Amino acid sequence: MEYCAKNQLLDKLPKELLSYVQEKSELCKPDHIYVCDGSEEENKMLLAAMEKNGEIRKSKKHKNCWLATTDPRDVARVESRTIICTKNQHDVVSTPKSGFRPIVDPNMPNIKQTALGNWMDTDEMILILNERFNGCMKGRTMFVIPYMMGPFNCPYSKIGVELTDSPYVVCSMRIMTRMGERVLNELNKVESPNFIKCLHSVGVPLPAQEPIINNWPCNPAKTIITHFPERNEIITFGSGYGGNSLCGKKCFALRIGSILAKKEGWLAEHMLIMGVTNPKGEKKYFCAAFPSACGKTNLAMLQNRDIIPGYKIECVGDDIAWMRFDEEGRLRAINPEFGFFGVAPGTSQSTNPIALEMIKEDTIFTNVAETSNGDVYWEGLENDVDLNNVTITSWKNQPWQKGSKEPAAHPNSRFCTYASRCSIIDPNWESPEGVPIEAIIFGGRRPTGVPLVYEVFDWDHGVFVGATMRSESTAAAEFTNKQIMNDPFAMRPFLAYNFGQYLSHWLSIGQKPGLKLPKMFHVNWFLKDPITNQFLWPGFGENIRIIDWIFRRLNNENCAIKSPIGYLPEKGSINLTNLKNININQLFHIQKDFWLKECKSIREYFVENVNDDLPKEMWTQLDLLENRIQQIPAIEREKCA
Ligand code: TSX
Ligand code: MN
Repeated sequence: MEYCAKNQLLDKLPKELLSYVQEKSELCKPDHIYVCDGSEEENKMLLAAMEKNGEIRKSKKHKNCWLATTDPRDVARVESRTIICTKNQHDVVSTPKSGFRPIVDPNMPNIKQTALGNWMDTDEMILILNERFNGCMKGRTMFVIPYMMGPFNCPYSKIGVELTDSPYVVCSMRIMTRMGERVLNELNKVESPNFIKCLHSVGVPLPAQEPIINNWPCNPAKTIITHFPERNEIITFGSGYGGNSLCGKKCFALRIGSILAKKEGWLAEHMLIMGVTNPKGEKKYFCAAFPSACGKTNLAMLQNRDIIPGYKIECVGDDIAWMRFDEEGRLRAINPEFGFFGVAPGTSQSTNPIALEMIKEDTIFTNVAETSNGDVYWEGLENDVDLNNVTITSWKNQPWQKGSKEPAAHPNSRFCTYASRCSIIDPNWESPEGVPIEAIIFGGRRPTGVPLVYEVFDWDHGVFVGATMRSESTAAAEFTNKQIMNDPFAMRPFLAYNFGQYLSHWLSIGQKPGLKLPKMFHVNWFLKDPITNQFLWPGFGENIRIIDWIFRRLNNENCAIKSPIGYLPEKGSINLTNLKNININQLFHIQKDFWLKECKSIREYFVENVNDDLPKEMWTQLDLLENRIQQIPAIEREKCA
């Protein structure tokens, strides 16, 4: 095979990897093969090459910052074309009560699409992929990216190798994962090394048959993101957008990861990890699962503004937690990632000053707007940028003014930067033993009915609360209208094996003797007054008051009262010092009608989507909840606080 003459690393590939590269290069037919060493020089060379062909622009103002704007058809994860492929359908999805979704693509007549993921037969998918990948890298270079998810010297870290024809993917993977020659050294340490095989192509061989829009090659008509857990393989085609193309993150660390976790007895979850130090200097770590773009990054980087003096938040990760119990029975978490790929809009001095500071250097921006003096711009920065003295160019390269119909930045525009750039990164964020987790927090965007915070009764109830998470939909995927969607464990787009089995795995943990199980909570920052439509809770930095209550619960402080849905804060137990105009009764009101409806829709959801595969404990939890709600007197009674 042909490869760049200067690149000697090809000789360093273990034979399993070499034959994988050989096989895929024969299929994709790239002009060159280049093995990435992860060095500074290599990164500079790739960025310069991309700048030259117009794929990215250099920031005029910020050191080593780059801007990419994509083809407007390639801006988000494509859930309808994200597919798990195995031999048996039932290993991946249950058959929905009212049948599978109608087939939209006549070329994929046997795809099984459900609300909890899509399945197709492995052999059939391979045929479809071979047609797409045959010659797809002509005129391009195939980059070989060896990468590690998790810290070096951590026994629970895992290795992947991504073959891609996108230099944007290489530079982004260098930020999001530990990438390069060091990983090859790890692979060469053992006899027959284990790695997840990842193949990615933008799907535009050169010379291109159609114009390349914004110098961002992609193939939306043929986009497909496939996973083969039985072969430890990920194959993704047609999209350069991060969630579809950076295989380490959603494809590996969550989808393939959760299957490895089930097999090996650990957990791969869509959760942030934060360190919390209280005014006495005690430190605890929390995990939290929220649906995409619900403010996970903001919570992970919560800034102490002396709302409760003495609290300190440190960040371990903002998206993914790999967790397992240690010898002493403590739950330990690592962040498998090396950077942040965060939603830009909404990030501002008032919502997340830590992130704003973090992205001033060494950052790749995608689909943000730009100011005339070289700054980045997006919705939410209105108060941080002097709009009277600069002009703005939108992500679509159009002049933009305040009040313009379309947003300046795409709602799913992103920053991509190193975790080490975060000023409050936790000192233990790369610790190979992980950090000890004492609380798991679930959350969602619920405008009505779900109180600001509650604690679950026990482990099974906690699994039930995770399983019944619902949230208003966001811009992270292709959905646009605001509706309440089920998003169990915030894993709906990332489930890669049967959801019933996923719940059984979580439940089985509660049965193991000798484990110090973390306490579980549910939070909702998004309650609105139905009359004024105003948010009832100020959120953001003020959430430290809720973190404080959770912290005190972990210390067994007697500050909770039993309600039908869980333990609520006892009256006066949430520190509201210096907060005005808080309607605490409204924030904790448990309304009988609302919760009866909630039980009804949970039951419908379970029956329709999980049915016979739902563990019996979940039906029991639902019955118990419904019975507790039924006991609320019909005449409304003020609860708690
Ligand atoms: O991230 C958010 N958090 C968590 C912060 C640690 N967001 C943004 C979500 C979209 C990414 C929030 N939005 C939060 C929140 O706690 N709360 C809200 C809702 C809200 C929005 C604005 C105001 C209050 C609440 N206040 C004013 O606009 C003045
Ligand atoms: Mn996420």
